Amino acid sequence: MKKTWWKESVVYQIYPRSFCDSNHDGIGDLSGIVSKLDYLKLLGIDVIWLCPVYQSPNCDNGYDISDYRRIMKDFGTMEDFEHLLKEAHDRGIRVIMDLVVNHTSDEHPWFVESRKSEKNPYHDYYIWREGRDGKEPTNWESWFSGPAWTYCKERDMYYLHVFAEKQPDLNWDNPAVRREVFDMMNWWCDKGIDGFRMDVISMISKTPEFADGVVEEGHQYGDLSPYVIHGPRVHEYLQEMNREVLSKHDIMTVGETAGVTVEEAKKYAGFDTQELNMVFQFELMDLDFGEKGKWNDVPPALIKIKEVMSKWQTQLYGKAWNSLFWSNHDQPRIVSRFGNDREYRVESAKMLATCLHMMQGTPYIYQGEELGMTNAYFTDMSQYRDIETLNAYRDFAQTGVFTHEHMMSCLAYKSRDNARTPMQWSDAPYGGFSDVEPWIGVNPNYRSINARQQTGDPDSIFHYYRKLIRLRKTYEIIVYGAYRLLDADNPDVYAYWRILDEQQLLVVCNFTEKEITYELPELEMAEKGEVLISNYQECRPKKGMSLNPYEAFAVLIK
Ligand code: TEU
Ligand code: CA
Repeated sequence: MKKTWWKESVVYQIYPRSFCDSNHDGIGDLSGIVSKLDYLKLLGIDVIWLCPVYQSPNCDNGYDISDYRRIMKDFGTMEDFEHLLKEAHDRGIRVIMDLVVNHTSDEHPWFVESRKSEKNPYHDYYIWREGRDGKEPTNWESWFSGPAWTYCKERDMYYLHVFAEKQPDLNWDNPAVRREVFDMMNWWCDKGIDGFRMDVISMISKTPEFADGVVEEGHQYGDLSPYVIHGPRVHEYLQEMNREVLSKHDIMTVGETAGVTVEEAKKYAGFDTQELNMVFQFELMDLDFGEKGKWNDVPPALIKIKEVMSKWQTQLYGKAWNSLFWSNHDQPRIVSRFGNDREYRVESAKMLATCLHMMQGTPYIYQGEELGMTNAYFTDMSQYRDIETLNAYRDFAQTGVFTHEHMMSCLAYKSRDNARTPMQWSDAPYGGFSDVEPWIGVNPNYRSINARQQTGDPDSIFHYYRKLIRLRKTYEIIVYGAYRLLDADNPDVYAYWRILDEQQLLVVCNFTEKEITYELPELEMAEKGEVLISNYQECRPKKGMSLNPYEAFAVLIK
């Protein structure tokens, strides 16, 4: 397998609004990030993925861009951005940008023009359709609830928005749109950035024929996914992007590909397809969907987690590259979701980290994950800020599909705001994130869960992540080894091999709060091995050993 820097890197995702506020307005900003680069250097990460920092009216916290070549005022200026880039590079840290080009803001000048008339030069930059008997062109539901079409009086037509009304979808079938996007990307690459994370890039090509979608239980509108995901020209467009932009720079790319299957991933991120370096898959994150889709409050069974992760580990091997993530700004906190954020918070956070970071692929750490930050557990709707959450409450609780109590429980488990509470730097007021009240509430547990405490404690989750990152840089088997699942039917323990040439790495993770007597035959081999990492002090692998609650370890056998 060809060796490249992005295969050997660990990425740290920053949600700028919630990372660090340097100018006392309660909103994180670029200078705040600069002030924390030494912390990231200490952690040992190689790449920062910066969520959108472009000019935006913020209907979806920057995922609604009104100018791709300007920095959002809340975050600073272009000089601040260039300063951040330089300071990061001086520390050997690369920076990749979020690229949001499935849609723009409705305040983007292209859309302001496009909506004026059918004769406007920008009329075809977006997806416009005639209404059907005074109603929407199709029954599609937006991913943020409500109809995916909005009527525009000036043109007497509807425009498509897969997401919020203020996020109209660009028309990628128009070559002028592609030209604009590629020019803009080259412009950022020329500034010296190191790559892109591409927002919902699996949706840029729509099917030519639009028809009504299936209306699922509890929903008022139909499912648009079959018409917008992996459309007929998506690979053609990405290959064009690769020719026009990506291949001209030494950068890394990761596509956020909602709805991606292993087969599709081999096209998006195949070693020989000339599209992207890797994709984010959501099969794992969607395991705890319920009968009515995303809004649910029950974690998935470990067997299912093992099945999905193993499928990606084995089926992409040698063909395409994996990304590895437990969390991001759209997902709840992993320790609250698949771990135990109460009596075993530290143990389970380390176990989850071990399980993921010993796998094959490029790992992503979402800010605060390295501290074991937990869900927010908001109890009142007034505490939530996220447009998806607010719309979902309107459409599920206010219409009576869910009771208020059940909806609040689903949000406490799943809302995106769980990941968006301010980063907990210290036990100072507002967790040291800001010295004024932040735009979204700080989790009160900042007094005990914070970076200052953990950087000073060698047994902390922070130092455990540090060690995992170091191991990846020391042992090639962690980056390039093959993967084999063990004990697939065990409902409590996740055990797997990594294999490279003569070496084997055995990883064992207890996903429960029970003490378990573990009989895995492979543990006999492990007796002679070297324990690389473990989340309990004493760890002597052997057959019939007892696994402590949430115990995890990795043993290298040469
Ligand atoms: O997310 C796209 C996406 O797949 C989400 O709708 C996801 O299903 C949802 O957030 C899960 O709750 C990307 C960005 O990551 C997200 O923050 C944006 O809101 C969205 O695109 C629109 O740009
Ligand atoms: Ca600020």
